[in-house]
Amino acid sequence: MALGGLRKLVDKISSMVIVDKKAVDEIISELQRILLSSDVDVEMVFKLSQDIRKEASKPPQGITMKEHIIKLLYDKITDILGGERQSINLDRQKILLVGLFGSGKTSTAAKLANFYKKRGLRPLLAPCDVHRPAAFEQLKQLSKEVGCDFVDKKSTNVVDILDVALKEFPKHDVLIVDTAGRSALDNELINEIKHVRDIVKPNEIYLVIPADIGQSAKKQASEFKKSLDITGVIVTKTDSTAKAGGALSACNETGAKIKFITIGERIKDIEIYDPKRFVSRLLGFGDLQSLLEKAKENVDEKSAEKIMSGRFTIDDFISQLESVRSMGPMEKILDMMGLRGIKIPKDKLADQEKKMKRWKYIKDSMTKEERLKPDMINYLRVKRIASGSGTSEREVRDLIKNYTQTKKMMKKLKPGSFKRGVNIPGFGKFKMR
Ligand SMILES: Nc1nc2c(ncn2[C@@H]2O[C@H](COP(=O)(O)OP(=O)(O)O)[C@@H](O)[C@H]2O)c(=O)[nH]1
Ligand SMILES: [Mg+2]
Repeated sequence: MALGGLRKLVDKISSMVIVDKKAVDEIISELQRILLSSDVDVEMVFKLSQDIRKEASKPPQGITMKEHIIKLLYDKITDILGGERQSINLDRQKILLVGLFGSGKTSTAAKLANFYKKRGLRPLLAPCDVHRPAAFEQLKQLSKEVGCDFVDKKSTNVVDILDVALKEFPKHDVLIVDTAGRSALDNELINEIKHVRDIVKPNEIYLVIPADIGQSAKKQASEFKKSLDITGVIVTKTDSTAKAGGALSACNETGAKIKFITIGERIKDIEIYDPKRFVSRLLGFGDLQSLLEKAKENVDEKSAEKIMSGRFTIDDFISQLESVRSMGPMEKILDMMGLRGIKIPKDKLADQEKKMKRWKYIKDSMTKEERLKPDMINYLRVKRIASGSGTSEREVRDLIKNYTQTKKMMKKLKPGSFKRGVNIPGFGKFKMR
């Protein structure tokens, strides 16, 4: 998939030492190449580039330029691919699938049946493609695979089939009606679908669109939307084409709601379309969004800034270590900082957890003055703090040593200094791989 290039781009950004204007230009032209090769509309790409360029110039306080630009990419791409996830009907319902030849209606019918079955609903598949002789057998075979009921009525008249289907529906939860396609949306097809629609009275009419038509999906989605009251779109074959970005962004542009995507030929290869999740995966971050959101909640930005500047107190130090810790795996945070490939041994992480607890006790036993000016903590004070906090003098000295080292390191820190390795307070020194 052409959008697959996004992952490389994010890796590239992560490994950049400085993200300056020149780097931003480079990032944008690479992004343009990726989106255009995925058949995203040129104007859309142009507008997105402009937006990123404009917003890149003003990163919000407290986050690094790198984070800012990755988040921008993430947000903008998510926007053109659909933004917020659409709600999915999980109630008792009747679904009508419409679309052109070969768009994936019949296989999607089976995938949907499987999807609902997995959620505890009883699906019923109805074969209403009366034009293709093989369509009946195809759906019958698929329903066996799913292990769901099938309307076993062969006829050239949809009325006969739907008659049986609606009689059987009370014993089921989800009726899924497969229909015939055409090579284009002509009046004949519209009338035929309307005929079926009036008999079935479906809760959902899903238009099935193959991703391989790229941005032509726009014309198709808007035509179907105009002639029939489609309630959503299912984009198929997103796994087997480089044009998925074009198809998804084009559908989204028409205002049609993309509900599901299919991602392969097996019956389980269907998923609720969630643009955020989709883009996270493309960017190779798994849960970038939740991580960034968590980071926003947890990181004490003020103390982070102070630490980066080398002017900080024991309070800032502990609070920063705490916030970093509560964010979860340290490695992810390092990834976010562009320090990819650093592996922290598990036992070190566990040690750190214990240490943090003890350090907090130590901090609480310090006077306010001591916390602000740790330099004043002499031998006698160490003794007092240790006994007050129920820790050892060695632990008190360890905390002060870590604090002092971090302070020194931060003062010396220049762009590029992460290249050779990094000393993570409380974790020790790590070499870049
Ligand atoms: N790789 C892949 N192939 C798919 C997907 N969905 C459908 N297909 C294939 O597309 C072809 C046409 O599908 P079909 O359901 O018969 O389309 P219909 O004419 O609209 O009923 C079949 O060979 C399917 O296996 C998908 O998500 N991924
Ligand atoms: Mg079919």
